[in-house]
Amino acid sequence: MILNNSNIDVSHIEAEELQNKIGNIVKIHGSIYKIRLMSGFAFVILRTKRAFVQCIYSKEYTNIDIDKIIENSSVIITGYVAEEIRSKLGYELRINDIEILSIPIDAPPVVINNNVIPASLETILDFRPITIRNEHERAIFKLQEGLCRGIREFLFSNLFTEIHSPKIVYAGAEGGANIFKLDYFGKEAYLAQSPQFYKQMLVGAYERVFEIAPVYRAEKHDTSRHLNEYISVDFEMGFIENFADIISMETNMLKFVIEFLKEKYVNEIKILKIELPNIAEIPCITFCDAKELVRNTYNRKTKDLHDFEPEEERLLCDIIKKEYGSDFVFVTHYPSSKRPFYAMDDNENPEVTLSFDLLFRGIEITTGGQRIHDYEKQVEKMKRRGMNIELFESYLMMHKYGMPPHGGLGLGLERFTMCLLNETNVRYASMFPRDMKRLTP
Ligand code: AMO
Repeated sequence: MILNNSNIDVSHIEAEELQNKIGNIVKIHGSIYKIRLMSGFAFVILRTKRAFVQCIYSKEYTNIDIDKIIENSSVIITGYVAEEIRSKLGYELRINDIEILSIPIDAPPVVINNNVIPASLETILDFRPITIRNEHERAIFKLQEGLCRGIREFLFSNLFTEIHSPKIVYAGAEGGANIFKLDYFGKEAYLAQSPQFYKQMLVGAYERVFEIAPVYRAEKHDTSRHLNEYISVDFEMGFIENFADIISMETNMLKFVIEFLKEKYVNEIKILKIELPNIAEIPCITFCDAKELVRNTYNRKTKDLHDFEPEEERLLCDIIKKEYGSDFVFVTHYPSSKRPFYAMDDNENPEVTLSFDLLFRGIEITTGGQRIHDYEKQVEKMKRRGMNIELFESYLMMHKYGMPPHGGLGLGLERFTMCLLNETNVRYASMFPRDMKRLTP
């Protein structure tokens, strides 16, 4: 039946409210995602804020010509919401009228309306402004939003304060050569490798702080796990007894976040076909024991005694998964020589630090640990490392004027997302990745 709605007061609603409007005529807006011509009718899929709504075009319901409906145009559709159990959402919208707000001048250069885009990662990234419209791609970053929301909610409920630290800084916090230099009105400045100094300082004021923000690493190699700009989820907390407090806070945070996703991101989890990990207790192993375990299990020679090779991290995770059924493992007590100057050394063995990494499905996603809070000890360690104390005067101010025992961690958001997706390249989890070869879009 063709409805004449000219004298019907049709309410313009959000597409996400449609399930409550079955049996009604409504107006919704969105973009035409896909048109599938069938015999005698067509499926018109409308992309809205959160959903992909199945609309039905049929001469039975409308006088509009199907040629007027074009993929990627922005429209307002008036139609009847009918229950339809065969549709993904349990209902469909029978198109009665369409108001066209804009029409594209061309068809997209890549197919963006298949379940998964049939193109290489490079192509997906080259055409990101439009490939992000794909149902699967869009779901990745919606899920990533869920991670951040869950993390925020958990940290707020644990009395953390959200902070925003500067990204143009006077010194690198993490050491190493991977720092971007910047001409700052004639002075040398840097892009922040992490919010490390600032989150520590702010522990002095708020006791518990966190930040979710971009950080910069001038990694000069092109790997599947490194970006030159990534989102770092950092938290820092005061009055800790030892670094086990940080481990326990992170474990609880991860448990909360996974439950949060299961509750609020059901649709994205379905689209992405992912299995979220079950987190009970996360096993802990010291760096030394972990090295030995991998060496003995796989009869493998250790090349670097002070750090993990990526392959060793993968193998360790395989062992832990088999032995304990856990997708995660904390590796503790990393060698002092491989940790930054702010890491607290273990009193019982100053060769190692009171620090940890968290590995997830084969890859390091977090580094954390206890920091030095005592002024003399911090200065002494910096001197041992040949650092210029004067340059760090503003950092050391907090130590000089009193700091509680504290520690924290940094979690790479893209790496975490990548591992949740079971992807092998961190670029899949970055909307607009920055790497050595990529500055656009
Ligand atoms: P770290 O340098 O180990 O520690 O970084 C913390 C976490 O950030 C992620 N990450 C990266 N992700 C993508 N591309 C990169 N180039 C990259 N580099 C690191 C990883 C890593 O575990 N200040 C300390 C944290 C702390 O102790 O609080 C820090 O930044 O997931």
